[in-house]
Amino acid sequence: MVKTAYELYYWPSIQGRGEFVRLALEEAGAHYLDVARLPEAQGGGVRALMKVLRGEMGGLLPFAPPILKVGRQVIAQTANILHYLGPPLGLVPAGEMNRLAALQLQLTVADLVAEAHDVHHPISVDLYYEDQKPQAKKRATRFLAERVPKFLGYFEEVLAERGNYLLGRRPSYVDLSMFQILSGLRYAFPHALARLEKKIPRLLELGERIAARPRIAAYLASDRRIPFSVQGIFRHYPELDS
Ligand SMILES: N[C@@H](CCC(=O)N[C@@H](CS)C(=O)NCC(=O)O)C(=O)O
Repeated sequence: MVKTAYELYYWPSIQGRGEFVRLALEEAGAHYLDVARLPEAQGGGVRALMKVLRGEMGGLLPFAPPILKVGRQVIAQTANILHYLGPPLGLVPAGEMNRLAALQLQLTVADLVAEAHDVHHPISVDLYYEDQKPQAKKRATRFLAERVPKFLGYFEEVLAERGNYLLGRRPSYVDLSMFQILSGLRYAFPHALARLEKKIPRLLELGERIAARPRIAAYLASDRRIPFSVQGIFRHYPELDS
């Protein structure tokens, strides 16, 4: 059990990128507050998130959530937060080369997350999905035919080289993120994923092993796990799941 008090600031109603941080904190049994999910009367809500985003809680001004506050430190960028959390949460193998290898994989996860997001927002984040549907359809077709197989094929290859987990013998924060990627893609594009499954047997097995870990299983069954929806990064629009 990790005793440090961590404060996560993220949008309160979606999994989004905050989920990669939540999964790491949950797996470690860390004590953390998901601040924006607390009532405003307890210093929570979007108002608290805005405060940290405006730089009123100190630290280098963050651009976007998720943001982690630990004492006086304010840390943004999902991969950077996980890079920071890896050692104290016991979720990265020891040694600088291993930490860099984990960061390298996590940044690749971030690239995939950005592309998954841009499928439903190919023109701009400022527009509604409904305002960019034809472009989204084209983007989804390429994403599912080329990019998802390329990304997942890469992670499958790393896993084949490394063993049970992406960085070797023990699970790291990258394995937790991979579970989230697989869950998100399966929610958003069930048909496309089903077609790809034969090519990524190791990744699928990894996802199952992560889901069965006692703290992760308890988290997934709890109301702390926000359901997938068409507000998040992974969105299920049947017309895009060709
Ligand atoms: N690269 C950043 C991206 C952060 C990001 O795009 N956050 C989203 C929510 S998942 C957001 O609120 N963005 C606001 C914006 O881009 O204006 C990370 O991985 O943390």
